[in-house]
Amino acid sequence: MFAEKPAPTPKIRSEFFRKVSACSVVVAPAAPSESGWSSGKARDGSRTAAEVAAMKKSWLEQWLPRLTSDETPFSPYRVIWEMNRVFDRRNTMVTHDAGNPRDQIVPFYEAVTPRGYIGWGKSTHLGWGYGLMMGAKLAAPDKLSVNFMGDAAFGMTGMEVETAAREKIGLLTVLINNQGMGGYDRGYPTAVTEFNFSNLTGQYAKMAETLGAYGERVERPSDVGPALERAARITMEGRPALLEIMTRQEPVLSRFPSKNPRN
Ligand SMILES: Cc1ncc(C[n+]2csc(CCOP(=O)(O)OP(=O)(O)O)c2C)c(N)n1
Ligand SMILES: [Mg+2]
Repeated sequence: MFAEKPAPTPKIRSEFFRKVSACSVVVAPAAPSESGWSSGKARDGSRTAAEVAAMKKSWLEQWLPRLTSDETPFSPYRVIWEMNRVFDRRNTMVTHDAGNPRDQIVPFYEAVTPRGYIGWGKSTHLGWGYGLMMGAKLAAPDKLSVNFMGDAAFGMTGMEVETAAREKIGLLTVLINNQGMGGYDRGYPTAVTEFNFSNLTGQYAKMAETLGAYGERVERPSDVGPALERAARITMEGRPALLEIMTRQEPVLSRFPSKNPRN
């Protein structure tokens, strides 16, 4: 017999978020002289807000076809669009793993509360999002806890599904299965073409089910929204869920122009 699991204490909660805040993205304010802070006057941010809104509108117009497209095989951007639409974002915490999933979700998922997005900068060891969001769920059990990861990332820590199922930690894994490591053909052409370096196979929804979680494979863009809703509901009952979403590889990323040729 196992002892009853104790309810998370405020200490677990505050300790988790203290550690996480240490690696979260921090948006630096403008220098004090530009912002008017040093003068003691109240700031009027309306001009900046209007400028940002106008830039955002034209940027989003360019991206909407990719975000909302019904073509198959479909893009991971459609999945992110559906996450924004389906989740109760006031009550949701999202992270992502390294690789294209990070680059794809950061510009487009809109967190609406502090810690609604738990970020960590440019890169980290693949697979860590699973453990991170188990911790977040323990700290804030009333929230939907989501990790957005690729198939290679899942390969690093996928056995943790068993931990979550055994301990009844209801987190939702949105696994982008593009059957490989996206974009590696550009960086490692010889390894990819001659040694099959970046291709991956596997049926991860089935794997999650055998480990005690809810698993579902999604193959059509119109099924993404309903599957997200279904799986999110299941996690709120204390069972981990994994959606294996079959997408194409998506090399197109939204970035500010950079002098660094790698970006
Ligand atoms: C443990 C570890 N190994 C290797 C890397 C380097 N790396 C960063 S992204 C990536 C490929 C990610 O592929 P996948 O998770 O399938 O996402 P995709 O880009 O295909 O959507 C690799 C190997 C890393 N960050 N961590
Ligand atoms: Mg992949």
